[in-house]
Amino acid sequence: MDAKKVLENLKQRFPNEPEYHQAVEEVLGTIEEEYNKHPEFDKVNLIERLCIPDRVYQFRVTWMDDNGNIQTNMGYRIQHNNAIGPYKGGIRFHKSVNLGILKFLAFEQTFKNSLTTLPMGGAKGGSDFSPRGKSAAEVMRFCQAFMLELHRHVGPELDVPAGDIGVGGREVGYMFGMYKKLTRDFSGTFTGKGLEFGGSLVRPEATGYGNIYFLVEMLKTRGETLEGKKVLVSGSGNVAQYTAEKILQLGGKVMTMSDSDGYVYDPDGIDREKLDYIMELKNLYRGRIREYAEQYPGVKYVAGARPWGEKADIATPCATQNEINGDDARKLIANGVIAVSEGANMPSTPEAVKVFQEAKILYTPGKASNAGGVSVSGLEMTQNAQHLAWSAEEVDAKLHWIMESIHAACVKYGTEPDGYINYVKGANIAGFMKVAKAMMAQGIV
Ligand code: NDP
Ligand code: 2IT
Repeated sequence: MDAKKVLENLKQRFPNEPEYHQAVEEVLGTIEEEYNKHPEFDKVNLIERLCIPDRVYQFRVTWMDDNGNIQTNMGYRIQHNNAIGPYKGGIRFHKSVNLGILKFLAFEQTFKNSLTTLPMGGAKGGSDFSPRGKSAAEVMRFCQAFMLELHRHVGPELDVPAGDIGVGGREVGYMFGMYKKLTRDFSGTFTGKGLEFGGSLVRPEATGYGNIYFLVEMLKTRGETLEGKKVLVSGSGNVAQYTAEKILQLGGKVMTMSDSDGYVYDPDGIDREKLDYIMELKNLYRGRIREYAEQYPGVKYVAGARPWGEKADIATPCATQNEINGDDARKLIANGVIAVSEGANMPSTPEAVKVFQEAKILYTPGKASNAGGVSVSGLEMTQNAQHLAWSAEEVDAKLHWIMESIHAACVKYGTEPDGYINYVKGANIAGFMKVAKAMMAQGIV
């Protein structure tokens, strides 16, 4: 393949999907050489069959708000690739959601799921519905309306959704309830379910914990540990909270957290008690991070900004895509950051990635470091299939092992002649080869 030509062709056929183009460009650029060592791949145009989703569902979601007004949103499910297992991936509810963003996420998910060692294909879904400011009753009605369409396209061996931005335990519960009502089928069709109805222990913590397990593996390659390190965390949702929790458990210092309105910088560090406050603020009251600065004296709140200008040793973006640009990356490097571990999906722009790699710092793409969430989702599927529930220790040990093996795969495929580990290249090639071999074995479908 000629990566540039493949990309140009996709851009022409699918215009106005910049995030999808960005994700594809990053992968193609790093797998091209390996791909071209296998002429059998190109003979069957494997690359286009891998880049273009198997199937895309788009539908209108109609629901009634608390004032009796009828609202419409768009709903989507992208079933990207099921060569190595059932379609699997989260659902995002955010006002920015559109087809291109979900296509980028489903594409990335395919490589990420391949890296987990578990048999899961790639998918993503969501809606431009914004849960912000909505009552619980409105969220429930929306989830039910969404499932009226989606229930036809998912199932435990077909496509298994879970959470993502704007979708946590509450929303999964509402969607699962409606799925069950419509299909009369109690099965592991969602992951991230409540513990009482088939959810797995450690699933809420898994993405954040896995992110830090991966970071620790990266630090080891340079003889470093987390102990005493100052860490910039962005976001204050599921991934950010459990990323912060694990940093604290391992002796690191959490300096910042953020939401879409701004960030807080705590010179004393966000300790366990303060993190509990954030968890309650965000999960129970659905409040704003600004309130943290009002609660604790000496804390700086910066509205409309991201935390990357603050001084620290490590950064872990855990909010959303393209939240670190080239200038932010240069600031991080100038401030002496030695590692960037992505909790979010594609939080660094291509320019930022280039800056990190040129500075030869430890940098890992989300598809490797945030794979812990979907990994424990895979373990939840296994527990559901067995009609069993494993202990927290057992799930956590498996999560730890999976993150170590993803790290090992990145080292195997991403180590450059000078010894620098290019985690982007390593993750992309390792993720790609498994899917490619499965596709080859299954013929032209
Ligand atoms: P949550 O909805 O729990 O939290 C999202 C956080 O990011 C919130 O603090 C939110 O602020 C902030 N945020 C969202 N959108 C933006 C934006 N456009 N600009 C600035 N801040 C924003 O989501 P998660 O924690 O689950 O997801 C965070 C990231 O991690 C996403 O990239 C997701 O795809 C990725 N991820 C999630 C996994 C999971 O298991 N949940 C697994 C792997 C990756 P506000 O409250 O203001 O909206
Ligand atoms: O981006 C992701 O990996 C997720 N949102 C989790 C998906 C899942 O199926 O658990």
